[in-house]
Amino acid sequence: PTEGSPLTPVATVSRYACQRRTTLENHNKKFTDAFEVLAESYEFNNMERPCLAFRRATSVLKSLPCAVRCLGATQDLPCLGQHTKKVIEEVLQCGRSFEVEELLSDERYQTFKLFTSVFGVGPKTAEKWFCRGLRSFSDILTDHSIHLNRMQQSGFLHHGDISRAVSAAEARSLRSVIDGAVHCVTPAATVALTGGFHRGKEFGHDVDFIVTTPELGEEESLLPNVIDELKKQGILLYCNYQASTFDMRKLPNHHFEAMDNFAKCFLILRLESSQVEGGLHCAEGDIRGWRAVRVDLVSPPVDRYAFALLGWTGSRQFERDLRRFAQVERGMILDNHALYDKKKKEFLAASTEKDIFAHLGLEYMEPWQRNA
Ligand code: TTP
Ligand code: MN
Ligand code: MN
Ligand code: MN
Repeated sequence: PTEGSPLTPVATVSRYACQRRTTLENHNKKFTDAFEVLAESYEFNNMERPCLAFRRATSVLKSLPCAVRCLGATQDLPCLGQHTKKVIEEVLQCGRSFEVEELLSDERYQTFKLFTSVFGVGPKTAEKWFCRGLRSFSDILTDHSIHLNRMQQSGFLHHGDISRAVSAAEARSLRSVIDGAVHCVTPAATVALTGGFHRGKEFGHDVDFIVTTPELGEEESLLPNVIDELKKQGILLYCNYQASTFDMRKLPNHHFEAMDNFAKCFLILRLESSQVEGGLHCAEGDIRGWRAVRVDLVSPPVDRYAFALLGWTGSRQFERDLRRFAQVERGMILDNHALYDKKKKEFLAASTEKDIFAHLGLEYMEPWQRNA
């Protein structure tokens, strides 16, 4: 039977990524790569809606168990509008999308892509620099009217290293570095890998960890002490520490883009080549004997651990849809700190991620199935 034939009932695909098991195996990469360029370009132009539309479409195609071979195969899929279908059709017919090709050679797109590849530079800063006529790193670094903040200065300084992907072997090595530093300052503390590597990715742009202590309140001093320890070891190249602003009486915020209020730090660490099985994933670094890597640490109070873990495991699209599902389908508000039932007017406690899925009436999904 052919795909889409009325004789072969196909399970309907949910509109929510949190109801689609999405592994890293993407059978529709040629479409999703095109969509991602379009989404990014809309993001650069501050056009949130079409950006999100392409991100949703990307996520739907990533969840499919096989490749889309004709436009008809997309007719029952959610989140695919006219524009996305036009791109699919072009890719099916010509192997590429002209709109995407045009963007890839567009000066504005290329410049935004270059500028936002710097740690500490987002679309707003890229826009400001682009409008001033700046087009290259040397344009920026030689323009003395431009003020770079500390994060951006480190971003430029370590750009060569941190723009290179981090490998799973490097992530494992960093895990023991962080484990060592955390246990040195607080023996009872726990460290868990989160983010993309927790979802089973082979490569990432950084490595994310959640650290906490079994004693409520003790997490307050945890990160500052860990940072001191990393400094003492001589491997702290950059640190942006944000103390907790968490207020447990506050209602959660369903807006995903709102950052959480836990204590966290965005770091650049020095990773020794000799500590990584098979060497560094960065040729220059291997010659030098070390490379710079981006590491994020977050330390929630232990009673919020499950919410923080669920929020930081991602993917971003999975998180967006989890919150949207909670809000629209359940009348609940979910964020990285808590889950609140609006009808019952009460907070729903959770000590594991499974508890949160259960409160939401969702089937549990393993981290490796959350690559939406
Ligand atoms: P990222 O590290 O940005 O993304 P990733 O690990 O999925 O992929 P990559 O390989 O590119 O690193 O973010 C991980 C998750 O953390 C993501 O779901 C968003 C979440 N997050 C927060 O919830 N709050 C924050 O303040 C930050 C910085 C991230
Ligand atoms: Mn990450
Ligand atoms: Mn991160
Ligand atoms: Mn809203």
